[in-house]
Amino acid sequence: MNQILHFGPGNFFRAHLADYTQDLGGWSITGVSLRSSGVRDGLSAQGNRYTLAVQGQAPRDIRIIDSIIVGSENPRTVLDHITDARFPVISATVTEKGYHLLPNGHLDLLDPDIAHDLLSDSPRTFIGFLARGLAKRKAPVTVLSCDNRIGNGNALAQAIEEFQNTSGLTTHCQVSFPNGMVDRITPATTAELRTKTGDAMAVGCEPYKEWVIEDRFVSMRPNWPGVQWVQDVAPYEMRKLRMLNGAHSYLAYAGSLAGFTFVHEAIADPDLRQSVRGLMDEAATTLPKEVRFEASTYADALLDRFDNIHVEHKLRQIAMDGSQKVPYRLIDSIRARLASDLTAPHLCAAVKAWIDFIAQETSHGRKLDDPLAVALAGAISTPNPTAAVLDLIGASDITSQFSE
Ligand code: CS2
Repeated sequence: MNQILHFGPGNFFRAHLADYTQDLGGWSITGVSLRSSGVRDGLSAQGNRYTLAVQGQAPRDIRIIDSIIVGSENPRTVLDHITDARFPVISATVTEKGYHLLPNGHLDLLDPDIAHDLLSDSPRTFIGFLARGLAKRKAPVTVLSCDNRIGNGNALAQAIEEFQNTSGLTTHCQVSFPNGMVDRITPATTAELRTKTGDAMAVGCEPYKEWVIEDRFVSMRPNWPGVQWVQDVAPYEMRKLRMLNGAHSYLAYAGSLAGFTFVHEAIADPDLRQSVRGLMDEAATTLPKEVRFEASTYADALLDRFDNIHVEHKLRQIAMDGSQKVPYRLIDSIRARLASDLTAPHLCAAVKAWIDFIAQETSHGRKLDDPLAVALAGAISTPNPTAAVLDLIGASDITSQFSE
Protein backbone atom coordinates (compact mmCIF):
# COMPACT_ATOMS: atom_id res chain seq x y z
CA MET A 1 0.00 0.00 0.00
CA ASN A 2 1.39 3.44 -0.94
CA GLN A 3 0.83 6.19 1.56
CA ILE A 4 0.03 9.88 1.69
CA LEU A 5 0.70 12.03 4.75
CA HIS A 6 -2.04 14.68 4.91
CA PHE A 7 -2.16 17.80 7.10
CA GLY A 8 -5.65 19.11 7.93
CA PRO A 9 -8.12 16.18 7.89
CA GLY A 10 -11.21 18.43 8.02
CA ASN A 11 -14.40 18.23 6.00
CA PHE A 12 -12.96 19.51 2.73
CA PHE A 13 -10.18 16.91 2.73
CA ARG A 14 -12.68 14.19 3.59
CA ALA A 15 -14.94 15.20 0.68
CA HIS A 16 -12.17 15.78 -1.86
CA LEU A 17 -8.68 14.21 -1.58
CA ALA A 18 -9.98 11.25 0.44
CA ASP A 19 -12.78 10.63 -2.08
CA TYR A 20 -10.36 10.76 -5.04
CA THR A 21 -7.92 8.50 -3.18
CA GLN A 22 -10.56 5.89 -2.48
CA ASP A 23 -11.38 5.84 -6.21
CA LEU A 24 -7.69 5.43 -6.98
CA GLY A 25 -7.16 2.27 -4.91
CA GLY A 26 -3.79 1.03 -3.64
CA TRP A 27 -3.12 4.14 -1.53
CA SER A 28 -3.99 5.01 2.05
CA ILE A 29 -3.71 8.19 4.08
CA THR A 30 -2.30 9.12 7.47
CA GLY A 31 -3.78 12.41 8.68
CA VAL A 32 -2.23 15.05 10.92
CA SER A 33 -4.39 17.44 12.95
CA LEU A 34 -2.20 20.19 14.34
CA ARG A 35 -3.99 20.71 17.66
CA SER A 36 -7.54 19.50 17.80
CA SER A 37 -8.13 15.87 18.71
CA GLY A 38 -11.79 15.88 17.59
CA VAL A 39 -11.33 14.24 14.18
CA ARG A 40 -8.82 11.71 15.53
CA ASP A 41 -11.10 10.68 18.38
CA GLY A 42 -14.26 10.70 16.28
CA LEU A 43 -12.78 8.64 13.46
CA SER A 44 -10.81 6.19 15.59
CA ALA A 45 -14.00 5.36 17.53
CA GLN A 46 -15.43 4.03 14.26
CA GLY A 47 -12.41 2.26 12.74
CA ASN A 48 -11.34 5.39 10.80
CA ARG A 49 -14.30 5.01 8.43
CA TYR A 50 -16.90 7.63 7.69
CA THR A 51 -19.84 8.31 5.43
CA LEU A 52 -19.44 10.72 2.54
CA ALA A 53 -22.97 11.90 1.76
CA VAL A 54 -22.72 13.17 -1.80
CA GLN A 55 -25.99 14.92 -2.49
CA GLY A 56 -28.16 12.86 -4.85
CA GLN A 57 -25.92 9.76 -4.69
CA ALA A 58 -25.76 6.65 -2.54
CA PRO A 59 -23.74 7.29 0.66
CA ARG A 60 -20.09 6.34 0.24
CA ASP A 61 -18.20 4.43 2.94
CA ILE A 62 -14.71 6.01 2.96
CA ARG A 63 -12.14 3.67 4.45
CA ILE A 64 -8.70 4.75 3.25
CA ILE A 65 -7.59 6.57 6.40
CA ASP A 66 -5.03 4.57 8.42
CA SER A 67 -4.85 6.88 11.41
CA ILE A 68 -4.85 10.49 12.51
CA ILE A 69 -1.98 11.91 14.61
CA VAL A 70 -2.43 15.03 16.74
CA GLY A 71 0.63 17.24 16.28
CA SER A 72 0.47 18.98 19.66
CA GLU A 73 0.39 15.61 21.43
CA ASN A 74 2.96 13.82 19.28
CA PRO A 75 5.24 16.29 17.50
CA ARG A 76 8.05 13.75 17.27
CA THR A 77 5.83 11.22 15.45
CA VAL A 78 4.72 13.86 12.96
CA LEU A 79 8.33 14.84 12.21
CA ASP A 80 9.28 11.16 11.84
CA HIS A 81 6.48 10.68 9.34
CA ILE A 82 7.62 13.66 7.25
CA THR A 83 11.09 12.12 6.99
CA ASP A 84 9.73 8.65 6.25
CA ALA A 85 10.28 7.47 2.64
CA ARG A 86 7.09 5.41 2.89
CA PHE A 87 5.20 8.69 2.32
CA PRO A 88 6.14 9.84 -1.19
CA VAL A 89 3.39 12.48 -1.08
CA ILE A 90 2.66 15.03 1.65
CA SER A 91 -0.57 16.95 1.09
CA ALA A 92 -2.30 19.76 2.94
CA THR A 93 -5.64 21.47 3.47
CA VAL A 94 -4.66 23.87 6.23
CA THR A 95 -6.70 26.87 4.91
CA GLU A 96 -5.32 30.17 3.62
CA LYS A 97 -4.08 31.31 7.02
CA GLY A 98 -2.15 28.09 7.61
CA TYR A 99 0.67 29.43 5.39
CA HIS A 100 1.40 32.38 7.72
CA LEU A 101 2.26 34.65 4.82
CA LEU A 102 1.96 38.44 4.99
CA PRO A 103 0.15 40.42 2.27
CA ASN A 104 3.58 41.02 0.68
CA GLY A 105 4.04 37.26 0.28
CA HIS A 106 6.72 36.87 2.97
CA LEU A 107 6.52 34.55 5.96
CA ASP A 108 5.16 36.32 9.03
CA LEU A 109 8.20 35.91 11.30
CA LEU A 110 6.46 37.87 14.05
CA ASP A 111 3.49 35.52 14.22
CA PRO A 112 3.75 34.03 17.73
CA ASP A 113 3.42 30.44 16.50
CA ILE A 114 5.99 30.87 13.73
CA ALA A 115 8.33 32.66 16.18
CA HIS A 116 7.89 29.69 18.54
CA ASP A 117 8.55 27.14 15.79
CA LEU A 118 11.72 28.90 14.65
CA LEU A 119 13.21 28.15 18.06
CA SER A 120 11.61 24.83 18.95
CA ASP A 121 11.91 21.33 17.56
CA SER A 122 8.35 20.64 18.75
CA PRO A 123 6.55 22.79 16.18
CA ARG A 124 2.98 24.03 16.36
CA THR A 125 2.40 25.07 12.76
CA PHE A 126 2.22 23.15 9.51
CA ILE A 127 5.04 25.37 8.19
CA GLY A 128 7.23 24.63 11.21
CA PHE A 129 6.63 20.87 10.96
CA LEU A 130 7.28 20.74 7.23
CA ALA A 131 10.36 22.97 7.27
CA ARG A 132 11.91 20.95 10.10
CA GLY A 133 10.84 17.55 8.73
CA LEU A 134 12.07 18.25 5.19
CA ALA A 135 15.47 19.31 6.56
CA LYS A 136 15.92 15.74 7.83
CA ARG A 137 14.40 13.85 4.92
CA LYS A 138 16.46 11.89 2.38
CA ALA A 139 13.92 10.39 -0.05
CA PRO A 140 12.32 12.52 -2.79
CA VAL A 141 8.93 13.93 -1.87
CA THR A 142 6.14 15.87 -3.54
CA VAL A 143 4.31 18.36 -1.34
CA LEU A 144 0.83 19.05 -2.63
CA SER A 145 -1.08 22.07 -1.38
CA CYS A 146 -4.86 21.75 -1.71
CA ASP A 147 -5.78 25.18 -0.34
CA ASN A 148 -7.54 28.05 -2.09
CA ARG A 149 -4.52 30.31 -2.50
CA ILE A 150 -3.21 31.61 -5.79
CA GLY A 151 -0.02 29.69 -6.62
CA ASN A 152 -0.59 27.53 -3.54
CA GLY A 153 2.46 25.32 -4.12
CA ASN A 154 4.73 28.29 -4.78
CA ALA A 155 3.40 30.03 -1.66
CA LEU A 156 4.15 26.94 0.42
CA ALA A 157 7.65 26.59 -1.07
CA GLN A 158 8.29 30.26 -0.22
CA ALA A 159 7.10 29.84 3.38
CA ILE A 160 9.31 26.77 3.86
CA GLU A 161 12.35 28.43 2.32
CA GLU A 162 12.02 31.55 4.46
CA PHE A 163 11.48 29.48 7.60
CA GLN A 164 14.55 27.36 6.86
CA ASN A 165 16.71 30.37 5.97
CA THR A 166 15.76 32.07 9.21
CA SER A 167 16.44 29.02 11.36
CA GLY A 168 19.57 27.85 9.54
CA LEU A 169 18.01 24.70 8.08
CA THR A 170 18.26 23.27 4.54
CA THR A 171 16.26 20.73 2.57
CA HIS A 172 18.65 18.11 1.19
CA CYS A 173 16.15 15.78 -0.47
CA GLN A 174 14.57 16.30 -3.88
CA VAL A 175 11.25 18.09 -3.38
CA SER A 176 8.60 19.70 -5.55
CA PHE A 177 5.57 21.81 -4.69
CA PRO A 178 3.15 21.57 -7.64
CA ASN A 179 0.39 24.16 -7.70
CA GLY A 180 -3.14 22.78 -7.74
CA MET A 181 -6.73 23.88 -8.03
CA VAL A 182 -9.27 22.06 -5.87
CA ASP A 183 -13.03 22.40 -5.99
CA ARG A 184 -15.97 20.87 -4.17
CA ILE A 185 -18.52 22.76 -2.09
CA THR A 186 -18.40 21.13 1.34
CA PRO A 187 -20.45 22.64 4.17
CA ALA A 188 -19.85 22.05 7.85
CA THR A 189 -21.66 18.90 9.02
CA THR A 190 -25.10 19.51 10.51
CA ALA A 191 -26.74 17.60 13.36
CA GLU A 192 -29.40 16.60 10.83
CA LEU A 193 -26.83 14.90 8.57
CA ARG A 194 -25.38 13.03 11.55
CA THR A 195 -28.83 11.76 12.44
CA LYS A 196 -29.78 10.91 8.86
CA THR A 197 -26.59 8.92 8.20
CA GLY A 198 -26.26 7.53 11.73
CA ASP A 199 -22.61 8.62 11.50
CA ALA A 200 -21.16 11.20 13.89
CA MET A 201 -18.28 11.86 11.46
CA ALA A 202 -20.32 12.08 8.25
CA VAL A 203 -19.45 14.76 5.69
CA GLY A 204 -21.90 16.10 3.12
CA CYS A 205 -21.00 17.72 -0.21
CA GLU A 206 -22.25 18.57 -3.67
CA PRO A 207 -21.88 16.06 -6.54
CA TYR A 208 -19.50 18.34 -8.49
CA LYS A 209 -15.77 17.93 -7.93
CA GLU A 210 -12.72 19.16 -9.79
CA TRP A 211 -8.95 18.88 -9.32
CA VAL A 212 -6.30 20.30 -11.64
CA ILE A 213 -2.68 19.66 -10.68
CA GLU A 214 0.67 20.60 -12.20
CA ASP A 215 2.47 17.51 -13.40
CA ARG A 216 5.67 18.06 -11.41
CA PHE A 217 5.91 15.08 -9.09
CA VAL A 218 9.45 14.09 -8.09
CA SER A 219 8.18 11.01 -6.23
CA MET A 220 5.56 8.37 -6.97
CA ARG A 221 2.49 10.09 -8.41
CA PRO A 222 -0.95 8.84 -7.41
CA ASN A 223 -2.92 8.67 -10.68
CA TRP A 224 -6.18 9.89 -9.14
CA PRO A 225 -9.03 9.21 -11.59
CA GLY A 226 -10.59 12.43 -12.82
CA VAL A 227 -7.60 14.69 -12.09
CA GLN A 228 -6.55 16.99 -14.92
CA TRP A 229 -2.72 17.08 -15.14
CA VAL A 230 -1.38 20.33 -16.61
CA GLN A 231 1.87 22.22 -17.06
CA ASP A 232 0.49 25.45 -15.57
CA VAL A 233 -2.50 25.55 -13.27
CA ALA A 234 -2.72 29.37 -13.11
CA PRO A 235 -5.59 29.81 -15.61
CA TYR A 236 -7.77 27.23 -13.80
CA GLU A 237 -6.88 28.54 -10.40
CA MET A 238 -7.63 32.15 -11.41
CA ARG A 239 -10.96 31.15 -12.90
CA LYS A 240 -12.01 29.28 -9.80
CA LEU A 241 -10.74 31.78 -7.22
CA ARG A 242 -11.97 34.89 -9.04
CA MET A 243 -15.33 33.55 -10.21
CA LEU A 244 -16.45 30.90 -7.71
CA ASN A 245 -14.71 32.06 -4.55
CA GLY A 246 -15.06 35.77 -5.39
CA ALA A 247 -18.81 35.33 -5.83
CA HIS A 248 -18.96 33.19 -2.68
CA SER A 249 -17.28 35.89 -0.58
CA TYR A 250 -19.57 38.56 -1.99
CA LEU A 251 -22.64 36.44 -1.15
CA ALA A 252 -21.24 35.71 2.30
CA TYR A 253 -20.97 39.40 3.21
CA ALA A 254 -23.82 40.99 1.27
CA GLY A 255 -26.08 38.00 1.99
CA SER A 256 -25.37 38.09 5.74
CA LEU A 257 -25.98 41.84 5.81
CA ALA A 258 -29.32 41.24 4.07
CA GLY A 259 -30.28 38.71 6.75
CA PHE A 260 -29.83 35.44 4.82
CA THR A 261 -28.29 32.31 6.34
CA PHE A 262 -27.45 30.04 3.39
CA VAL A 263 -25.88 30.48 -0.06
CA HIS A 264 -28.97 29.10 -1.81
CA GLU A 265 -31.15 31.69 -0.07
CA ALA A 266 -28.90 34.63 -0.90
CA ILE A 267 -28.52 33.65 -4.56
CA ALA A 268 -32.33 33.45 -4.91
CA ASP A 269 -32.57 37.16 -4.11
CA PRO A 270 -32.94 38.89 -7.52
CA ASP A 271 -30.68 41.84 -6.67
CA LEU A 272 -27.92 39.71 -5.20
CA ARG A 273 -28.14 37.29 -8.11
CA GLN A 274 -27.73 40.09 -10.60
CA SER A 275 -24.76 41.52 -8.71
CA VAL A 276 -23.14 38.09 -8.48
CA ARG A 277 -23.48 37.62 -12.22
CA GLY A 278 -22.07 41.11 -12.73
CA LEU A 279 -19.11 40.26 -10.49
CA MET A 280 -18.45 37.04 -12.40
CA ASP A 281 -18.61 38.88 -15.72
CA GLU A 282 -16.13 41.49 -14.48
CA ALA A 283 -13.81 38.79 -13.12
CA ALA A 284 -14.07 36.80 -16.37
CA THR A 285 -12.45 39.61 -18.37
CA THR A 286 -9.31 39.30 -16.22
CA LEU A 287 -8.74 35.60 -17.01
CA PRO A 288 -6.11 34.17 -19.35
CA LYS A 289 -7.40 33.33 -22.82
CA GLU A 290 -7.21 29.53 -22.24
CA VAL A 291 -10.22 29.78 -19.94
CA ARG A 292 -11.79 33.12 -20.83
CA PHE A 293 -13.73 31.80 -23.82
CA GLU A 294 -15.72 29.40 -21.62
CA ALA A 295 -16.20 31.78 -18.68
CA SER A 296 -19.85 32.43 -19.43
CA THR A 297 -20.72 28.71 -19.39
CA TYR A 298 -18.66 28.39 -16.21
CA ALA A 299 -20.63 31.26 -14.61
CA ASP A 300 -23.96 29.60 -15.52
CA ALA A 301 -22.78 26.35 -13.97
CA LEU A 302 -21.70 28.18 -10.80
CA LEU A 303 -25.12 29.76 -10.41
CA ASP A 304 -26.68 26.29 -10.67
CA ARG A 305 -24.30 25.00 -8.00
CA PHE A 306 -25.11 27.92 -5.70
CA ASP A 307 -28.85 27.30 -6.27
CA ASN A 308 -28.59 23.74 -4.88
CA ILE A 309 -30.93 23.83 -1.88
CA HIS A 310 -29.72 20.46 -0.62
CA VAL A 311 -26.20 21.75 0.06
CA GLU A 312 -26.86 23.79 3.15
CA HIS A 313 -23.85 26.01 2.91
CA LYS A 314 -23.81 28.69 5.60
CA LEU A 315 -22.78 32.20 4.56
CA ARG A 316 -20.97 32.61 7.87
CA GLN A 317 -18.74 29.63 7.10
CA ILE A 318 -17.55 31.42 3.94
CA ALA A 319 -17.37 34.82 5.69
CA MET A 320 -14.57 33.73 8.02
CA ASP A 321 -10.93 34.72 7.37
CA GLY A 322 -11.87 37.52 4.95
CA SER A 323 -8.45 39.15 5.31
CA GLN A 324 -6.89 35.96 3.90
CA LYS A 325 -9.43 35.45 1.11
CA VAL A 326 -10.45 38.87 -0.23
CA PRO A 327 -7.02 39.60 -1.80
CA TYR A 328 -7.04 36.67 -4.29
CA ARG A 329 -10.77 36.50 -4.71
CA LEU A 330 -11.54 40.18 -5.34
CA ILE A 331 -8.59 42.58 -5.11
CA ASP A 332 -6.50 40.82 -7.79
CA SER A 333 -9.40 41.08 -10.27
CA ILE A 334 -9.95 44.76 -9.44
CA ARG A 335 -6.26 45.44 -10.08
CA ALA A 336 -6.36 43.56 -13.37
CA ARG A 337 -9.43 45.54 -14.51
CA LEU A 338 -7.84 48.87 -13.56
CA ALA A 339 -4.67 47.91 -15.40
CA SER A 340 -6.81 47.51 -18.54
CA ASP A 341 -8.54 50.85 -17.93
CA LEU A 342 -11.76 49.14 -16.89
CA THR A 343 -13.75 49.97 -13.77
CA ALA A 344 -14.91 47.19 -11.45
CA PRO A 345 -18.17 48.32 -9.82
CA HIS A 346 -19.40 44.85 -8.81
CA LEU A 347 -16.04 43.69 -7.51
CA CYS A 348 -15.66 46.91 -5.54
CA ALA A 349 -19.19 46.47 -4.16
CA ALA A 350 -18.08 43.07 -2.91
CA VAL A 351 -15.06 44.54 -1.11
CA LYS A 352 -17.36 47.20 0.34
CA ALA A 353 -19.74 44.47 1.54
CA TRP A 354 -16.82 42.88 3.41
CA ILE A 355 -15.97 46.19 5.06
CA ASP A 356 -19.65 46.79 5.95
CA PHE A 357 -19.79 43.27 7.40
CA ILE A 358 -16.76 44.02 9.59
CA ALA A 359 -18.48 47.26 10.73
CA GLN A 360 -21.70 45.42 11.52
CA GLU A 361 -20.00 42.66 13.49
CA THR A 362 -17.88 45.18 15.38
CA SER A 363 -20.85 47.39 16.23
CA HIS A 364 -22.68 44.33 17.61
CA GLY A 365 -19.68 43.53 19.77
CA ARG A 366 -19.01 40.26 17.91
CA LYS A 367 -15.38 39.24 17.41
CA LEU A 368 -14.60 38.47 13.77
CA ASP A 369 -13.51 34.96 12.85
CA ASP A 370 -10.27 36.12 11.21
CA PRO A 371 -6.58 36.00 12.15
CA LEU A 372 -6.55 39.82 11.77
CA ALA A 373 -9.73 40.24 13.88
CA VAL A 374 -8.24 42.70 16.35
CA ALA A 375 -6.51 44.84 13.72
CA LEU A 376 -9.65 44.88 11.54
CA ALA A 377 -11.83 45.98 14.45
CA GLY A 378 -9.32 48.76 15.11
CA ALA A 379 -9.25 49.80 11.44
CA ILE A 380 -13.02 49.97 11.25
CA SER A 381 -13.16 52.52 14.09
CA THR A 382 -10.77 54.99 12.39
CA PRO A 383 -12.09 58.06 10.50
CA ASN A 384 -11.33 56.34 7.15
CA PRO A 385 -12.29 52.72 7.74
CA THR A 386 -12.13 51.65 4.08
CA ALA A 387 -8.62 53.02 3.64
CA ALA A 388 -7.51 51.51 6.95
CA VAL A 389 -8.91 48.05 6.16
CA LEU A 390 -7.44 48.04 2.65
CA ASP A 391 -4.09 49.09 4.08
CA LEU A 392 -4.14 46.08 6.42
CA ILE A 393 -4.43 43.66 3.52
CA GLY A 394 -1.84 45.44 1.38
CA ALA A 395 -4.41 46.95 -1.00
CA SER A 396 -3.97 50.69 -0.48
CA ASP A 397 -3.44 51.01 -4.23
CA ILE A 398 -7.17 50.53 -4.90
CA THR A 399 -8.47 52.91 -2.18
CA SER A 400 -9.29 55.58 -4.76
CA GLN A 401 -12.04 53.29 -6.09
CA PHE A 402 -14.02 53.85 -2.88
CA SER A 403 -15.48 57.08 -1.52
CA GLU A 404 -15.86 57.14 2.28
C1 CS2 B 1 -15.69 28.87 0.22
C2 CS2 B 1 -14.89 27.68 -0.28
O1 CS2 B 1 -15.54 28.80 2.57
C3 CS2 B 1 -15.20 29.40 1.54
O2 CS2 B 1 -14.48 30.39 1.59
O3 CS2 B 1 -15.67 29.86 -0.76
O4 CS2 B 1 -14.58 26.80 0.73
C4 CS2 B 1 -15.59 26.96 -1.44
O5 CS2 B 1 -16.77 26.34 -1.01
C5 CS2 B 1 -14.69 25.94 -2.07
O6 CS2 B 1 -13.51 26.56 -2.50
C6 CS2 B 1 -15.37 25.24 -3.22
O7 CS2 B 1 -14.46 24.42 -3.85
